[in-house]
Amino acid sequence: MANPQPWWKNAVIYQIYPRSFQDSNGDGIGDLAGIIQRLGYLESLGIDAIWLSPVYRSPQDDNGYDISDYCDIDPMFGTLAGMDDLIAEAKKHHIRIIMDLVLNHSSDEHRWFQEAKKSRDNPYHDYYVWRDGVEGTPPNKMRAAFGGSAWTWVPEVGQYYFHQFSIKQPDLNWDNPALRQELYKAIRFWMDKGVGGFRLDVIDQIAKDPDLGITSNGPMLHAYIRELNANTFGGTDLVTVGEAWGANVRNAPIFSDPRGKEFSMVFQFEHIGLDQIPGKAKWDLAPLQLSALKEVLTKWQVGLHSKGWNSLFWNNHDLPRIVSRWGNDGAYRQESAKMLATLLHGMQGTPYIYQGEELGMTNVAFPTIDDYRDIETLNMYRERTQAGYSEADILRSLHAKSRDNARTPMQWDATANAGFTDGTPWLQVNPNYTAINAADEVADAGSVFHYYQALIRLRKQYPIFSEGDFTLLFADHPALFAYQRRLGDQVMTVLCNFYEEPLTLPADAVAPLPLDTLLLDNYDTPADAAHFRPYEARIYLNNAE
Ligand code: TEU
Ligand code: CA
Repeated sequence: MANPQPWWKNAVIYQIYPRSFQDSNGDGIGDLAGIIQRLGYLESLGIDAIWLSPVYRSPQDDNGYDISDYCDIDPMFGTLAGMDDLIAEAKKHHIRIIMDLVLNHSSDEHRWFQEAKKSRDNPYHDYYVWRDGVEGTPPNKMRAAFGGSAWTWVPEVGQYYFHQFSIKQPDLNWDNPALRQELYKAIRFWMDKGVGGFRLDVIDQIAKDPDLGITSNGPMLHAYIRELNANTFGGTDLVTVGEAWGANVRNAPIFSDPRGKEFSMVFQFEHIGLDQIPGKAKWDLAPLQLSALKEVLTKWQVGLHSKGWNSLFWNNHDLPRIVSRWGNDGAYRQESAKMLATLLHGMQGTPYIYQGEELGMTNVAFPTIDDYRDIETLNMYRERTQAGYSEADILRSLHAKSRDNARTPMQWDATANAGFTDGTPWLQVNPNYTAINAADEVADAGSVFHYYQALIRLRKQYPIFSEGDFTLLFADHPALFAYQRRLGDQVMTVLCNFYEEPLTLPADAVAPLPLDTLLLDNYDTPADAAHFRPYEARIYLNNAE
């Protein structure tokens, strides 16, 4: 039997995108030594673990999600010894390090692929997914996530290889048992170094069947995940989170079964797709309907309670900044950032904070495509330009959804380049760093930073945050997102005005609510229980014994 309450059930995890966090040597790229310098800041925020986006050896075609050696650190970030230091130093700050495993594909510069493309009888050939064909006529019409065909021709073997992402990210063939064992060996290498867990990139896509057009949730998926678990972290206290765009509320309990045969939890993205035109690309923007957000988040809260485990996130390195996306990054930046944090951190699951989210960092609107670096963005720009979209249209989509919105350097202070680097940053800092930065927010008790700190503290103090069940309140209200959590006699009520317009609830609707103790409010002047100022959010507890 698994421990009924593993550590990660009331943990808060902080995601670091290493190349954008802190540069220590002036080359304009964040690194491991830079992270070590900032551990004190992270400890003061109160987080339990860092999820580190990939720092393995990589040609950086997709910023490290293209790995050429699973057991080495890229010189750009440091060394293996530097990684040992980070693990040891973080431990002194009571912080665990979660590594990012990219097991669906490797880099085309990985030794395995270099061998695989030499000949069909090379022992590594079958580590990848190949199909016969004739040059110029790929096996089928499947498209890669970053544009173009999912098939690339290799003349040496007279075959196409399959890649769901870029040309430089060939998909690994999980049907090959030798490949699977190699990956398990790499995972054990990091376990022996004392890491605290793993985030598994696009793990629902490993069991693909390109002939049938199947990418996620292939028939062998759960068998492979169970074998992976049994050969590596199964039975340990490591936290594991599978990234699964194909997760739904029916299969998520399989991935995150409390008996621990697969992962601790998955990242699912149902709420993340709500502001795009259904069936179209993420670039095709549509306004968020609050009713849809309520419906999706409630479905997940109720659906996983006692059957699986939720991860709670608004942001990551692929997503736009939440305060710009569903809040108000102008006049009400602080209020709306705090409201969105309240809404998320009041729920059941493990909250994730993406670097800078705790400062209310915003999207960036670079004026030209030359300022962008992300492969997905650059490919999209090329494809849409060829397809006849206007420059203005494309830039509007990028300002809203480009992955570089999340990747501008961390804003530490108001000095040059936001204190991120002494050199030239690989991606420009957001010009708003003089107004939004960690130094100012740490010094200001009313800042977004201090509010996140308070939310984390409350989660540690009251088990109802991690254990209570969930009921949506005021389901049909057009502007209020409200819910109740219950644990025994305790009732916690979370009330969030999702918009700028103040709102007042009918007195008879508020009177029966058990609003005895105000735990947290994103305004510092006293609240009138029925009235909500712009983006006002409050958490109450009843006075149970
Ligand atoms: O992302 C998974 C993924 O499907 C992304 O392509 C996602 O759809 C896209 O970013 C949305 O715009 C993971 C990583 O998080 C991402 O950074 C990698 O590029 C990708 O896998 C390939 O490894
Ligand atoms: Ca550096």
